[in-house]
Amino acid sequence: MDIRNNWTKEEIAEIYYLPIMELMYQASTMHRKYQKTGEVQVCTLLSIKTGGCPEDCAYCPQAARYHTDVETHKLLEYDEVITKALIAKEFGSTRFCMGAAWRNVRDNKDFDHVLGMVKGVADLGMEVCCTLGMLTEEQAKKLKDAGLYAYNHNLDTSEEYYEAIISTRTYDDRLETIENVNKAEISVCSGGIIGLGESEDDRIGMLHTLATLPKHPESVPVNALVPVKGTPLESNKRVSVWEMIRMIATARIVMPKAMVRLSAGRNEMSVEEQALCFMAGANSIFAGEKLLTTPNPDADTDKVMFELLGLTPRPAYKEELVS
Ligand code: SAM
Ligand code: DTB
Ligand code: SF4
Repeated sequence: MDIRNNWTKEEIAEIYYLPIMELMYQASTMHRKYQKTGEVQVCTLLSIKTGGCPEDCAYCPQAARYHTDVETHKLLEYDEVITKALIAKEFGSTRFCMGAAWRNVRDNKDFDHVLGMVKGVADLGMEVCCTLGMLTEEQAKKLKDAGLYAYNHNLDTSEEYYEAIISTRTYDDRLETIENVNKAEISVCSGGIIGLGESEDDRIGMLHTLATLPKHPESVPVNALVPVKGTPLESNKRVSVWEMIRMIATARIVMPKAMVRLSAGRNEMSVEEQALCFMAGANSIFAGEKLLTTPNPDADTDKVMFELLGLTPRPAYKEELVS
């Protein structure tokens, strides 16, 4: 039985530490069994409210307390968001993810505007995703009613290392929001970042928490830290592609049905390196020249890569199509 929620940390560590070729082979085999090989989900991000966040996430260029070059911006207007979503759709994205630099959602006019944007993007036939910080169950239900398909809320790192990175909220706060999203029957997108200064044991610990949730997240983003000037982690060394491969492959083996997303960090990777990540089980990317505030490969560069590697974009709402 491959789909398990009772993994022990030792079992996950055993997979994680396999010789890299064996790890990739096992991940690839699992990928073939549960995913359509060669098919990659293309998602586009848009920061709908940028900077000025009260949280202290040590990696984040949008935290108000760190003095970064990010230009703060209040909530975007509806028309601008829809225009951006249409452009993303034209370039082949099937999922549009709107991010806000909020600690949590509040029941105010801004939230009503976001609900309107969710409906507008859903009406374009795209899978709509949001990442807005912490949510109550009622707020999750409102988003679901507006047409929200997925919600991104990352665990970021292990429970043990969490307080070294963020002090303004707890790991349990994170898990509670994920539960609220689940209760509202919204698809859960949750993963983390490597390169924060965590140990390999922390990386395994994070994968263990994700793989032992009552239900595996439908998508698992694996981000490489993008060190941003002005943040406490500005001088962190960039992670190597082998570390990304280990994370991606282990995530693929322990959560075979999840979409594993090769997320932040692609801008620094060659096509060859990305190809290894796809071989290791990644089947989703963020496309478009910007993530939230940092650069990402542009559409033309990715088009060349898709052609070269023989990758095809995954259709929207595929799970619903097959079930
Ligand atoms: N404020 C909301 C929250 O924290 O959930 C949503 C936006 S937040 C920017 C979304 C995610 O982006 C974070 O959880 C983190 O995993 C990722 N992220 C932020 N800054 C990053 C960086 N410099 N490098 C890699 N990933 C980053
Ligand atoms: C995720 O796991 N990565 C995305 C998305 N979910 C919201 C964000 C990456 C942000 C990288 C830094 C930036 O561009 O600000
Ligand atoms: Fe705020 Fe999210 Fe950045 Fe943390 S990761 S500082 S909560 S925008």
